Amino acid sequence: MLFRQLFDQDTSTYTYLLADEASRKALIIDPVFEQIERDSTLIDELELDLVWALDTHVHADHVTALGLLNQRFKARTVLSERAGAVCADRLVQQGDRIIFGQHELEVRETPGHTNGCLSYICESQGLAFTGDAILIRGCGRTDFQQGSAATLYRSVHEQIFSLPAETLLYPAHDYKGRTVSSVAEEKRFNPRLGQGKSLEEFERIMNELRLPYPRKMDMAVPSNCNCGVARAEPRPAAPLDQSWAPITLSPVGVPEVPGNWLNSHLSQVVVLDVREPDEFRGELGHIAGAELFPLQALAARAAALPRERPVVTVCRSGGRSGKAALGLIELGFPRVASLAGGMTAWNTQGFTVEYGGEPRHSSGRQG
Ligand SMILES: N[C@@H](CCC(=O)N[C@@H](CS)C(=O)NCC(=O)O)C(=O)O
Ligand SMILES: [Fe+2]
Repeated sequence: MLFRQLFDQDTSTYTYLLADEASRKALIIDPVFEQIERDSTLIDELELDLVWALDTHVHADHVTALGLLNQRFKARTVLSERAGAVCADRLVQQGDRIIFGQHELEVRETPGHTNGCLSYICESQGLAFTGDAILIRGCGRTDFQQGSAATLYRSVHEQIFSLPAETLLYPAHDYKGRTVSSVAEEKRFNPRLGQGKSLEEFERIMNELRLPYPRKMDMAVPSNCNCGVARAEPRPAAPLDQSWAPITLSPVGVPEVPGNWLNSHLSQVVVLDVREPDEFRGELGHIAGAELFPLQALAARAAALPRERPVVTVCRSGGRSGKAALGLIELGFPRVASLAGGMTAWNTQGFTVEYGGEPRHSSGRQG
């Protein structure tokens, strides 16, 4: 496998270019907006076919080049479905695989620095691209962007420290010139998480960091929620039409309805489940009467949908359904909203789900 580690000096960000040498299919992880010429030149010189552009999370310190690489190479952009951004072509979750030629990356969810943090694992080569979940002798801060030290502690232990000890760790940043570490090394020497540090010790360390906010944060976060580019045609602002439901707008402008409203209005709306068929039949179940309409097929099949009734889109946690809702609004559907928190929240709230046709209460039922 071809592997290049690139560095942006201004923000101490690492970008990784991986490729299958036979087919030339390539992907890039955490590209930086200002480095588009450097990275495009390298991709052209190496005669690569850039098929994916991935971010490990919605970065707060630099603007991503995802959108630019999509425009230049038609690379499909990838973010977590929990990132709260709907710009990416593919919104991924735990266990998904990103294939480039003969190689693949496994997606692991490693929230804590942000909700939508991912680590990408290349098992065959023993590599893990950890974003800001774990840094060399450090970790991502947990004081903004939904940060949570307890969540990060769990992510690192369950998803990263559980990898084979010799796995090489490639982070999104290093501020001291180091380039790579390993699971064994961080378990021994990471001052925040190594040597079996307890959750309480970790939380205390993270609470006492008191770091200044990243310089570019106010500009970078909104821009990254749009993959770092202005849309060619500005999206019409989603109408905040509360005449049919108690709609709220998410931070990226997705109209959402809460589960309790949907539960008591099921007969009045069309419920579109935009997950994949195996998820529809999987452990989270689906809402009675929901139609399976995977996101990829939505644009092609939307014409057949009735417009008289409001449409509520549903997925696992609200990422893909938000994208679907905005897509339907662009297609002219007048009353559309996404189920806030998706099937995960629906289950936690204890509403009825169907598994393969049999309605029953979910195991997460509370009270
Ligand atoms: N000084 C940097 C901010 C660096 C920063 O906050 N980096 C984040 C990653 S986005 C972090 O988690 N740093 C962890 C640390 O420094 O311990 C800037 O202004 O951009
Ligand atoms: Fe970050």
